[in-house]
Amino acid sequence: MFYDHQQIEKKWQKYWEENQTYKTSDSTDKPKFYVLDMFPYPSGAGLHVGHPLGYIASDIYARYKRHQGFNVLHPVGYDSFGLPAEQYAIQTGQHPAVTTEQNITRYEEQLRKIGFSFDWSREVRTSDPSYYKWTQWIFIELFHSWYNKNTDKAEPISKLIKHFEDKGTQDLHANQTEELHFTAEEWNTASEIDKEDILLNYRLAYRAETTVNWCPALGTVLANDEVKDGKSERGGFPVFQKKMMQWSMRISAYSERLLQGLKTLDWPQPLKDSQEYWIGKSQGAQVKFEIEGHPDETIEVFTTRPDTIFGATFMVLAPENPLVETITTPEQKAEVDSYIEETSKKTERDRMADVKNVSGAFTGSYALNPFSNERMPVYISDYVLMGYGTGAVMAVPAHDERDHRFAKKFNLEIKKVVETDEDIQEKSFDSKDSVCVNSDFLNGLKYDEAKALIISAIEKRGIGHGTTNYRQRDAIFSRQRYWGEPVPIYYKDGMPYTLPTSALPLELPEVEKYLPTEDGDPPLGNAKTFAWDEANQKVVDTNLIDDKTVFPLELSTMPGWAGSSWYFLRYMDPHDENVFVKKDLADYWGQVDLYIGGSEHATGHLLYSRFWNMFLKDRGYIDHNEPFQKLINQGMILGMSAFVYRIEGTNQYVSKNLAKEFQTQQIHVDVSLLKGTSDELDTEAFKAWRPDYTDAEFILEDGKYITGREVEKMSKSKYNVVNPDDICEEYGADGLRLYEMFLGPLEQSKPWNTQGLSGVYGFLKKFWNLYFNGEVFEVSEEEPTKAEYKILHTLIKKVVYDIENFSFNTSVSSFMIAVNELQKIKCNKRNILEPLSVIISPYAPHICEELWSLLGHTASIEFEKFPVLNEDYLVEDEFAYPISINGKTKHKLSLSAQLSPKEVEDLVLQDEKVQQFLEGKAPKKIIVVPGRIVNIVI
Ligand code: ANZ
Repeated sequence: MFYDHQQIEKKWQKYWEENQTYKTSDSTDKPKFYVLDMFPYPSGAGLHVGHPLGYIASDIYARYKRHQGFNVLHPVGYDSFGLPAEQYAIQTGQHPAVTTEQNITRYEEQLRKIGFSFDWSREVRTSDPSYYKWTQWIFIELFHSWYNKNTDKAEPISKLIKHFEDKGTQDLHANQTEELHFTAEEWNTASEIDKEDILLNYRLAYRAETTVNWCPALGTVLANDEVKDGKSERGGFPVFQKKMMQWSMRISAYSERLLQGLKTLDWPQPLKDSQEYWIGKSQGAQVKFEIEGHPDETIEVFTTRPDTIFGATFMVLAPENPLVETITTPEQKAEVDSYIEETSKKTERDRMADVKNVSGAFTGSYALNPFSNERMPVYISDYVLMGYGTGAVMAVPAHDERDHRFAKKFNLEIKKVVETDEDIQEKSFDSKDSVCVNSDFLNGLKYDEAKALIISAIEKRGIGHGTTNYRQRDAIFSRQRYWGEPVPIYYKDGMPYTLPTSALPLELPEVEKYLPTEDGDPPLGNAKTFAWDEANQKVVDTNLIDDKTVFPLELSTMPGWAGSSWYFLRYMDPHDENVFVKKDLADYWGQVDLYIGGSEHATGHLLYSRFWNMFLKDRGYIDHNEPFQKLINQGMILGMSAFVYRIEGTNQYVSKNLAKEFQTQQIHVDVSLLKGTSDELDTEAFKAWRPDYTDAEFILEDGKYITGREVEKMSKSKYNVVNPDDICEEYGADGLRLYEMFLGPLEQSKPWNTQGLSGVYGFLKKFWNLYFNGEVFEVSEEEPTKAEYKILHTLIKKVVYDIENFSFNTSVSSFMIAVNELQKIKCNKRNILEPLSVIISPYAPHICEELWSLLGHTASIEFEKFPVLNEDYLVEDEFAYPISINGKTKHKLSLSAQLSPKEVEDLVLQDEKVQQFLEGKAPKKIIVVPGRIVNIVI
């Protein structure tokens, strides 16, 4: 029977939609299971076959869990604010909302074609005002919260105010920007503005002066990874380090909890490692050093190796350290100033990455080593970062590589300290050229002991204390861009105030152009109606701003990560207008049980959403500390790029194997210009591809133009993308789904190779035909044989194991083996073929639904119980053959009853015991009576 995948797939996609098969109920007795994909950014290019890889895997798992009786939440949505739509708007004037809408429509069409079991009714879009209303609400909650270290959680700011009113800062342990000290009296008599200013020091969403990568040409701040070698990645414009007032999120308050929480998660180790590294906990001490000639100042350093203080021979300050101005001597000023100017062009990342080129300048001042009493020259260098620790280090060149390089370059003293701990000695840096110093009271101690002892000595002298530092910084939360969530803040007397939540959503205003204003304000500065009327509680005409009753609104928008930091919660209750998620639904759905997505989100999205989730838990809105219990990173699908070879300076293209003879340039060509699945270029199609190639001439080999092929990341810019729509058309969504899984282990990257598709398609046809006799659907009601059951139960065992271990590729090969075996023995029994269709349905749902309905069922196959393994069928029918040698039974050997006499004979002769009896002699005769006895004559 002809397997008409197109007709079948259309039919079932329509059925699922009409019957709302995958709509998830919130009230059932079934246990819940939450399977989530990292939602896509809907780009203009549409999906390529790399995108659905993770979605297919999660869809299989979701379907499998439904078969197992779980109430499965498997939603989809769009991360729909972002730069590409905005760039397109700048170029074309097209409103980003319009392009976003078009792109979403296209994505949805493509996703629906692949037959995902998403509950489409729960779709969310981060750019939709009904969604970002709640992103803004969370921002307001963060603004009105602080982190109490005594209770180790976020609390309402009203509690902090109460504390100030009663005790000032006494007994306060809070996460803060700057350490403040004041009395209750001082607080109570302070002006409102001063109070607000103080509170910003504690709020979890706060405004502060932050060093940012400022790109004047683009009129915006850039993220570190948007800057390459001091230039903007896009456009190559110069980027400067600039201090700007920015909104930030106090994620640093959660560093320890984010670190500890990792232990409870079932995540890939490399992912945990990168979060751990990012958080960067280090334990050490903060120590103050006196400065000669500056009795009122000290240099405070953070060190993880206080035990090496005897070997500290100079100090290095970050060029931005405020002390630099005070302590630089007039003679050194010019040199120091020019060095500061030079470093301001480098991003922090460049500074950290550049370990080879040490540079710096001498301030002319000296500090005193409190333990060795030696004079230590004070330098500045860009390897010391202002934002970490205290922005100053005691340099121990014998034990720290960067310090060592610096010492070599500036000809400074290198002193080694005696270390007993082997671990540390191994790490100890090259010190051939160093003097050894002994610190009597540290000698002979283990590393930990030495560290503890020196810290207590430091504390006793009152020059410092033990401390823990985290590398993770607070996250900048504002962008000078249009296509993002407006920040629900207005300014009165220079202080930020939140809008009342009743005014949310604060909608993104219309603007005439999407670029910064002439005054350098962000694009929202172009809006005509974007001011806050405090008395009437509404957004009004910008011209009405009088700073008395009508105030300016915040003009920057939220970063890309705002909306994605809580979307998993919104899916639980997507249409609620009164709350971001009802508590009982948040309790019912709880954590995401399985989250699948790309490893590029290791430290961004996955840290931010853990942080927001912890915050919402602290404030009592949800119950779980961690949002994503199990996480899998799918690998990348790589594309097979194709290249032509242009003879330099001409419009002549030479076929691959002749290219060596010429000076050529290798140029990407679109893989759709190849003939079929071969490497041969369709030269006419190539000429028609782009105007530059219209007059192309070709040097062929054997009458053909053969392209070069290379495996690269699949990407539109490399012209190697494969559109899943084309595959669905030709091989069906079921073919695409099976094939994507068949390509290899989910977590690995693997090249896309269209040639394998026909094999998978052949399997589907074979599977289909098991249920047909010629053109007629025909299954027999006869009881299957043991051998047939064995094939089925071997498959059940394998597939259950595979799915539970996320080994989807191996399941597909088991399907192929089982179907081949059943076909060989011409099995068409209902008791085999019914369960078979259920087992295969998570992978290939359309064909299985069709077969299920042909089998006479009227409900969807989706909720059918997954077949249960019966181990009895797997037990081999064995027979214990008596082995008789020269007429005497000497031994028994268990062998499968299905073996042929020749197979029995071979196995008997290979048996160790039998070989002992034979004592190396060749038997004269062997008689096998199948299922009875083996007689050997020697
Ligand atoms: C003396 C010393 C001796 C150090 C030694 C290391 C090894 P982690 O582990 O990343 O926390 N440091 C401190 N503040 C710095 C800053 N703002 N910029 C650059 N480097 C800074 O690193 C802590 C170590 O990095 C500190 O311990 C300090 O150097 C340096 F054998 O102090 B150490």
